Amino acid sequence: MSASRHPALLSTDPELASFVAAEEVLQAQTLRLIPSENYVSAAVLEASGTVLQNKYSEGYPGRRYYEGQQNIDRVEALAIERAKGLFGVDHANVQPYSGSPANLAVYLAFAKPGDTVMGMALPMGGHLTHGWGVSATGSWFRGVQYGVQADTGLIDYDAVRELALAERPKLIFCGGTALPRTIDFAAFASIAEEAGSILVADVAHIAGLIAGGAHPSPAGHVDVISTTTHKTLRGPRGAMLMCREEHAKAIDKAVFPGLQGGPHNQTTAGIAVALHEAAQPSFTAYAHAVVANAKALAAALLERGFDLVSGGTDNHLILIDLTGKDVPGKVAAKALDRAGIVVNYNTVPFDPRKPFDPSGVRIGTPSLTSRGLGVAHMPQVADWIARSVDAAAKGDEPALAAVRAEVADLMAAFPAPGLPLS
Ligand code: DSN
Repeated sequence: MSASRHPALLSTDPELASFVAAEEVLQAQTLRLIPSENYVSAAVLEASGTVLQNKYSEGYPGRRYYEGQQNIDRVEALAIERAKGLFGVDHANVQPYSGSPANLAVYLAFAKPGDTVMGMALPMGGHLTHGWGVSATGSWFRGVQYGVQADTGLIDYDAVRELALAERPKLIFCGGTALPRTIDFAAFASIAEEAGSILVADVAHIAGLIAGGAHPSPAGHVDVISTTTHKTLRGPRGAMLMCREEHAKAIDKAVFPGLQGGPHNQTTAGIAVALHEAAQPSFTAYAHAVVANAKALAAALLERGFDLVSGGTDNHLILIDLTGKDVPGKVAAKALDRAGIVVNYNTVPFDPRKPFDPSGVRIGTPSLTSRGLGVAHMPQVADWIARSVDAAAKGDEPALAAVRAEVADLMAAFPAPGLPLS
């Protein structure tokens, strides 16, 4: 593999080209288990790197503040129609730059600074932008937070209801970044209705599973669906907001001109391609394979003595609680990285440790499934994780190097989409 597949870049800026080439090698040779990452297809990569980059197009299709939109309008309209069709929604806005701006636009659409908003606490598996203190959403708004039950690791819907009725928040967010279990959108909808709140489903992690029918859809239950496009949905880095017709104007106005300037048209094109891919039968198979792999991996980890938050998974994500292993999450994550297994350290619910040095490791199966690994490979993956965590505890670097070589061997047989053969 060499930077020569980007010849212009190589000739103009060899230093930068060498970084890109090195990243291609890293992504090809490692076992990428970060649940919010994936591999986009070559078609998505190509669409995201086009001359659409060169165009300003503030506004929306047919209503722009710049001329020369003949093609840009068609690109954005196509992405919008595909999003509406795939997710079964009245309205889609494909312009948010990423998940955090998308969520901020929802605040702008429906709340005023100081209003109460409700979401899952970050250390329980929520997202910063669901009203957590260090985020703008938690300092400009009054965030109240729900969590999971200590004994089950599951959302206690009665407690959510009690909090919502006591606080009557303007917005309720469901969804998060470290939730291994199915979200009951109907339960959240009845709570939001009782509390008089706008309900937002942040499905960034599970959008691809929803599109592929491997997780229930929030459509019809919630006011707004917020999602990034680059996780299980396997698109470029971007985001979308989808909603009922009654909220369409408020959402569009909040994204532009409320929060953003010109949309990133090259990203919109990549999103359109990803949505087209996600509408194919092969993507339905992919989404179900992601979940089957995660369940198999969870079972194999449990067999090897790992504690998993909530005891397993219903989706693409597994949260390993390493408290019983006496290896902090960060130490384990860094050892796994040296072993060619890329994860992120993560808080576990009720974590006694700090977020920058927590007790957990978060893993998931979107990327390895994109490369074609199946249920039969999951015991091997669990073995590598177990050996690496064990090696981390003992400071056994040769053991990590041995795992790294085995990982690279297997990954060489499963080429990554969008990457040249290693
Ligand atoms: N970065 C996202 C994730 O990894 O889940 C959250 O912002």
